[in-house]
Amino acid sequence: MEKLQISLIGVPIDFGQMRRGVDMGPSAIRYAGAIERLEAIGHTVIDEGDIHVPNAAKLEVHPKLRNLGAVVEACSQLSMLVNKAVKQKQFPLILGGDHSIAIGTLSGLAQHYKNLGVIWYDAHADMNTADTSPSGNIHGMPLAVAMGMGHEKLTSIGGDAAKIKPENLVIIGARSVDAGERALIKEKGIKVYSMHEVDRLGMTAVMEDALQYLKDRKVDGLHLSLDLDGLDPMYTPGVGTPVPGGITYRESHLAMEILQESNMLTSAEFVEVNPVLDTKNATANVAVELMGSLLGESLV
Ligand code: 6HN
Ligand code: MN
Ligand code: MN
Ligand code: MN
Repeated sequence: MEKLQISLIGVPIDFGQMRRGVDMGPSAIRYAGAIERLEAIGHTVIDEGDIHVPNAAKLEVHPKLRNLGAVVEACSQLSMLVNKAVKQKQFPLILGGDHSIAIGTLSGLAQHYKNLGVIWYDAHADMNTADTSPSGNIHGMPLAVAMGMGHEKLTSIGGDAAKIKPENLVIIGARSVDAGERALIKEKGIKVYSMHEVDRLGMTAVMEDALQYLKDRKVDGLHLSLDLDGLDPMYTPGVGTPVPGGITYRESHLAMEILQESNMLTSAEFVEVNPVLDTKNATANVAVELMGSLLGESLV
């Protein structure tokens, strides 16, 4: 297995939603031993620390986009750091923070990858806009923004062009999709493996199918955006928007191992870890264990 130079970037933000504490996600994941785990595999970790997240109250507020100014500021910084890491041939590994940070990650990746593939491992589709969102929470919007839809202050981070193509996106684990998101999935023909497909086909077939689909699209990079609420809350209780009936712990390891074997992965992010809602840092521990499988830890 190729040994990587991993650029580790923490994004301590909880302004993309309403439950405080997910800003402590990067600390919780570091505390769970992320760096040691990755170094033990043989990778080099360049720890960029955490980016500075400004006080939301001092920045622009918007009636339908909660804490807009702070999210824009944090995602702009993250976009630049991710772009810099890719330029230096490092593997960006981003620790959230709520899922609004994916706006910055995908913007940074898009500076380099013109045909980026994305695997979105999540209970949700995260494709709302201000007009379709039931909550006004930006963590439910990053995929719409990356496809070029939504508030101009969000879509213009790192340039006006769309950051990903709908046909290069695969969602895995979906089970809580809003009406507006459902319409968009249909309209754009987005590939979704909901819990129905995970149950019916099994995780091996889902992942092999998803990777073949992305290969056929000739993607020039592959990003994994893993929302810990993709797993069933019995394994990852420390998330702000838990949905029962999720992916199991073993299925998730298997998914990570198949991704590793594919040799396609070029970046990853782990988001929505909220230690305040957790017991014994369980959710961050799972995040770190999955990172191990994703980045080449062997079982024997
Ligand atoms: N996440 N679809 C809901 C909303 O408010 O737009 C939930 C979004 C959850 C977002 O977990 O990253
Ligand atoms: Mn989610
Ligand atoms: Mn999400
Ligand atoms: Mn969530």
